[in-house]
Amino acid sequence: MGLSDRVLAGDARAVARAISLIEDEAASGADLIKRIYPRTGHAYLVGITGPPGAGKSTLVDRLTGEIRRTGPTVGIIAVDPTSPFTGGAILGDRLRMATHAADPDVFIRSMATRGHLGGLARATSDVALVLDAAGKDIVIIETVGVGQDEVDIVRAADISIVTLVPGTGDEVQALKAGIMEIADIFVVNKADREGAERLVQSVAANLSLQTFGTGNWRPSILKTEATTGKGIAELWQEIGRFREHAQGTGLRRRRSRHEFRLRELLEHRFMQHVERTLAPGEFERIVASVADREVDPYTAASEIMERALKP
Ligand SMILES: Nc1nc2c(ncn2[C@@H]2O[C@H](COP(=O)(O)OP(=O)(O)OP(=O)(O)O)[C@@H](O)[C@H]2O)c(=O)[nH]1
Ligand SMILES: [Mg+2]
Repeated sequence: MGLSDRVLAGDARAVARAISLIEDEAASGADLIKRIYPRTGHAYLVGITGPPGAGKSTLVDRLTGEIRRTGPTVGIIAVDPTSPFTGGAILGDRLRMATHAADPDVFIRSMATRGHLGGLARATSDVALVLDAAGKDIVIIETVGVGQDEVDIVRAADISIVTLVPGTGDEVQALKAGIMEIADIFVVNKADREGAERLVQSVAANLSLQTFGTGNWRPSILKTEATTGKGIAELWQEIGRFREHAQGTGLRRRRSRHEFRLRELLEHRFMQHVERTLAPGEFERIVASVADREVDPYTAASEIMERALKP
């Protein structure tokens, strides 16, 4: 059996191998996606983001327990875009999620940037496809919320959950990162801490400044204590409520997600093609001449386009 067949059969070792190919941006990774793609589209993608240490992994672990209790199988992708040296963090995630190590219906994978910054959102989407093809019903993507890369990652999900923690000024940070706008559900975790209710109120106040058209989903705000599991069952219910609500609009969202991916992939491919077309170091020289005002960026772009598109 080939790798794609073994992935489709749900073989965990094949899934791990497939994910490594994607992480390495191997051509065989793209090949694999081509093979499995017709068999995907079944999994529901849950994105969870928030500031470092908000308790995301603990929350994912608890949520996974709750999901498994109700039946569905789970795939977890823990993405760490912040550091290329994530050995420690990854080990931490593994330990925190060790609860499910013996459950064959839970697959956990940590992903780091491996030095290259771009393309992480693309890789994450592809890994989600692999887990989808392997038969996981729910795929949870955990990522630290700090910048555009993470917003893109969460945008790739069917539902976006933003976690905040009381007493850390997180809400201000979340606003800055533009993460506020992508939340379908806000989770105020560490609700055992002082100031949880105040944080709920301030997020609510912020939401009240926005207008939501009739029939549109208004983000909900839940309190959780990931360490004890308090509020987790409610969170899973709320995810279900959103999923039901989004039946109609969810289609639109999936469409725009596919459009986003296709555009992003085309941009990536076109730039790769440009870099192959130009001589080594030439792109850098053009950049320098734009910087030195020898050529304007529009002219430079037109010239590059013309050369790249020449048959
Ligand atoms: N008091 C309290 N502590 C919590 C709660 N949830 C998580 N923690 C603790 O917060 C710390 C960080 O938890 P993690 O789950 O690693 O947080 P994270 O957001 O995944 O962290 P990174 O992935 O490193 O950004 C751990 O020591 C948890 O035990 C909670 O509800 N209450
Ligand atoms: Mg974590």
